[in-house]
Parts: sequence; structure tokens; C-alpha cells
Amino acid sequence: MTQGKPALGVAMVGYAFMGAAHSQAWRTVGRVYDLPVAAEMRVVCGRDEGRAREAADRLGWAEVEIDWRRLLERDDVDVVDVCTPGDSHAEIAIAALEAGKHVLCEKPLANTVEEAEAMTAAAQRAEAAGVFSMVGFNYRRVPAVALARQLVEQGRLGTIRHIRAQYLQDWIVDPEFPLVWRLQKDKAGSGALGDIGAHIVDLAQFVTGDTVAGVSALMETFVKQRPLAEASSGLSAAGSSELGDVTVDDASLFLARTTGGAVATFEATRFAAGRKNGLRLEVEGSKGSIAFEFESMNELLFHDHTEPAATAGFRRISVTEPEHPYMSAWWPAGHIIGYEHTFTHEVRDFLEAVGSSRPPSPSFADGLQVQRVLAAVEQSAAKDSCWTAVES
Ligand code: SOE
Repeated sequence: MTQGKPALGVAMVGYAFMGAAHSQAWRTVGRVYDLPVAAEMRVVCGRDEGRAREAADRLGWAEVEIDWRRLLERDDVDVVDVCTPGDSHAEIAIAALEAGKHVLCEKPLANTVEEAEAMTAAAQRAEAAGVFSMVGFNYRRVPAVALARQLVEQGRLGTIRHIRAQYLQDWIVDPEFPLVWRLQKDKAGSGALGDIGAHIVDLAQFVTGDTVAGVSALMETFVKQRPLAEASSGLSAAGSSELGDVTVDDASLFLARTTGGAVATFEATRFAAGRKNGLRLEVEGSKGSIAFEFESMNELLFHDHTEPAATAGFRRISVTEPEHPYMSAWWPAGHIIGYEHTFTHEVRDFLEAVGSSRPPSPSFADGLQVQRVLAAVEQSAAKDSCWTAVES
């Protein structure tokens, strides 16, 4: 579905877990969705040439660069996809926007509010010149989540009263698990908070259309030292005999109020033994409720509280029908999809918007707002859970 369409040359910086997820999306999107533009996977960038070459062959990129600045000098690169750890998001994204390249940046947008502000200012300047940017909150693109959003928009939940969001993982329960970059503040900005808490803050706000206004938070680091990481790949690594300090949170929990008057709880942890990628969202309103669990991502629970009490109750909707968001392009009705599809949907929405000269969503400004919630959580936790307003 790409023949005869204007082409956008794509460059990706980073090629580990997120790089692989984005690559499959770039490879697939034009074969599944009919888009206004064709994405061409021109170049992948990584500091180690040998590893970058291996990644290019494995993931489907035509060429390799070892300095991301070179990408910005190339006329055949129109889009820069930033899949690096958070400590380089701001520098790469701002320079790319200033060089006139559209930018897709992994979440969380940045490691600090200051960086996110600078990125948002650059994005707004670029947008005035028709250069667009988006932050990659992929879980918005789960069809069941997009359906939940539609139900809220249609007023089926009424006034939102409760939001209950959790993101539960267990990949660092073992104290011998090495000190990978996601456990280092200078590289990742924060721990469970920024890595997975950012997802549930974005998701709760996306589904409800509401905004977190203030928080009371607790943060904990259970394992304070870990073996230094030797070669790492994705979420796994080999550990050395030397120990280093863990400088981020293992778990972050907070209570919140929203500007719309709802009350909310958020819990992000990598110590929930047995929970693998347990992203859960429940929303209760005056007219109905929804419940979603990523580990059953093709289903949405919906309760319509306006139905007669005798038969009302949660119904389990299989979000597998062509009537559902994103689904008509995939398999015959009733057939499920997986984690990787969320990235294909993300890239589809990005290309659809950029190819039509419209700003894609979520914007860098949306990423900044999430960053401000994360900062309020850190400030509250540092002051014994003191109530902390989110900067607006
Ligand atoms: C690790 O916690 C991780 O890969 C996150 O970085 C991703 O954003 C999330 O989708 C899955 O878990």
C-alpha cells in the first residue's frame, strides 16, 4: 500500500528493546494501513558500528550511522525516531526538530521537567514551520483502551468519580539482577515512576480526558545495591562481582485528585512477583464503569449502570471486531492481536497526521504535563507524602 505515495525517510536512534519494537512497526505499518505517505527505513544509529550493523540487518534498516548528528545533515532523512535512554532524548529531539526533521520520541519524554519544557518549546517552534513531533505512549493504541476512551467521550460513564491505575512488573525482584540503565537516575531520570508510572498517568488521563491536579506519594527502593551490569540487551544483562548503588525507585504509589473532581490511585512497581506486564485501569463514573488489564489486552469490561439492576453488570467485550479502533486492518473478526501491534498503531497515527500536515497526538506538551505529574510525585514523596499540586 505504499506505491506512488510520497516517501518519508526514517532514521532511528537506538536499537535495543524499544528500537526493535519500533522497527517492527515501521516495517509493518505500510503493508497494513493505507496511509498518505510511505515510510522508508533508511538508517539506524548506534555508537558501536558492529552492533548497529547487526541490528540494521536483523531489524530491516538500510544503512548505519554511528553519530546521530550525521542523521540531521542527511537530506534523505525526514523523521527521527528516538529510542535511546532518557538522558539523550532532549538533546537529540531538539536538534532534530531544529534541523527540520519530524520526531517520534519514546516515553517518558525526558528525565526532568526542565528538559521536557525545552523539548516542548522546540516542538512548538517547529510546528509553526510544519515540522511535527509526538511522544510514544503506545498503550493508548491498544484497541480496548481506545474503545474505553470512546465510551467516556460518548458520555457512557457519566461524571468520572474514581480512577484506579496500576502497572505491576516483577523483572527486578531478584536482588542479583544487575544495575541496568533503567535503574540509574542519571540515565533513566527515575525508576518504576518514569518507566511504567508515566504510562499509567498518560493512560488514565487519555481515557478520562481529565488531568491529575495534585498528589500525595510514597516511593521506595527495596534493593539499594546491585551487581554492576556487564553487556546488557533489552531488559536482561549479565552482572559483575562489583556492586553499585541503585539510584531510582523500585516502587512508586500515589493518591491523586483530578481537575474534573475525580479521586485516583496509582501504583507502579517492578517488585510485584508474578505480575509480568500487569497494566490495569479501572474507571468508575456516575453512569458506568470500565476495567482493562493489559495481560488480557483484547478485552474490555464495561458496566452500564443505567441498565435495569436485575440484569446490569460488567460485560466482557472482545475488542476484536472491525467496528473497533485499529482492528479493521488486521485479521477476520474475532482474532486477537498483541503488544507489537500497539507500536504499529502508534506509527500509523504518527504517519497519518504528519502525512496530512496535522500535529500528531500525544504531543510533547502532553509529555511535559506527564513529566510534571512525575515531578510532583517525587516532591511529595521527599516530603513524607505531603500534598503537592501539579504545576500547570
Ligand atoms: C520495562 O519496564 C518496560 O519495557 C517499559 O520500559 C516499557 O515502556 C513497557 O511497555 C514495558 O516495560
